Amino acid sequence: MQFNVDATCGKARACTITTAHSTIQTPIFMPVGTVGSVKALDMADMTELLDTQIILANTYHMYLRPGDETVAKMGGLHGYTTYPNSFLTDSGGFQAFSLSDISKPTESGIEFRSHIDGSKHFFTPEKVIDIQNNLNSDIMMILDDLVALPATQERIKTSIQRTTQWAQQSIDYHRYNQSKGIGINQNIFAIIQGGTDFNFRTQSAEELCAMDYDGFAIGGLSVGESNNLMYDTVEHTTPLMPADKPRYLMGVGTPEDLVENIERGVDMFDCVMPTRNARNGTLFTTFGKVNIKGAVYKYDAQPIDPDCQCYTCRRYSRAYLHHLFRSREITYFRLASLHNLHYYLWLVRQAREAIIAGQFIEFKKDFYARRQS
Ligand code: PRF
Ligand code: ZN
Repeated sequence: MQFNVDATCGKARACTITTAHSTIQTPIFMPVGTVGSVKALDMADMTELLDTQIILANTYHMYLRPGDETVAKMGGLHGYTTYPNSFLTDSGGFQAFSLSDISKPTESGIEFRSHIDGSKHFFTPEKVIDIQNNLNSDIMMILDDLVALPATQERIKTSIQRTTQWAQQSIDYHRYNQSKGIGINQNIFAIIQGGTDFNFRTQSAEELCAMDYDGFAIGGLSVGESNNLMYDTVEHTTPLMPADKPRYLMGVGTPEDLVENIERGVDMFDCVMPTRNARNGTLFTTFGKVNIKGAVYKYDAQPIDPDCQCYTCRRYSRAYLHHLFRSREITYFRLASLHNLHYYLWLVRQAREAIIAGQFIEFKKDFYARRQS
């Protein structure tokens, strides 16, 4: 992977990441394609209507169904899904933690039960790399041990110790695999943990950033703590991360979260929010959130956001989308998801342009000034 910092503005960065499959300009938002599909959309939507350069898929889900070996036989994620640009795959640690009825982290890995059929499985640091090798994602994430907040000091301490131990095993395993020709075009990122405790964050960042990773993520946030605590923790952590490698804040967040964390030096984001909220009737705009269910939209001939150039806004009115939502028409889900993802991708592109122009502060002021909700 090639990485270049194109411009900085304060701590905010505009970078270019080049993988074997695409060139990614940051700050970037990665749409979530959990099972190898961004819900309600198809890969032509992703490339032609949204022009995405990277999407996220989940190791946990692809392993359980259809199985990573099936995906490997069908040409990896790229061949199987036809998406030609980059994939990042999460490791499964977070999904085992959040989706499985029973998930038991131990010293050697995470035991969990499938949310599909209740069958028992065990993820180790090496196992999730084997799976991600089969998926052939461009960026693999290590198995990490995360904790629900609030947590005891003891539990957070165990989490960072385990994550460091697993990170050492993961990088050794991946570099050894590569020496044998496995995963040579794949990159691997470590995940900093430590809850909202600055000392633990420092320790985790120092231990992980000393290892030969291609990039680093901040995990364990947006799990119930306040916004300000999240922002402060990110602000504490980014200066501890190498300037010459990508920084990824996992599972974040709202449009405000993106702007605030870009300001604090984060390059990459992912979140189910734009797609999930679209399906629930919440649409993002430059002036705040629109709940398309509202009766006020029944005769509203305007597009969702008059400033939006997405496929949906170029063609359809709020009135029609309001009707489609209330009728639970399948096409609503696609049109709303297209708009919300377009908004997120537009927002990070605007941020990039502002960073390059040396006007991030003005961009942020304007972002807040335009919002009414
Ligand atoms: N670890 C992993 N995936 C994640 C997270 C994490 O901490 C988060 C936290 N917001 C989202 N997704 N592996
Ligand atoms: Zn739109």
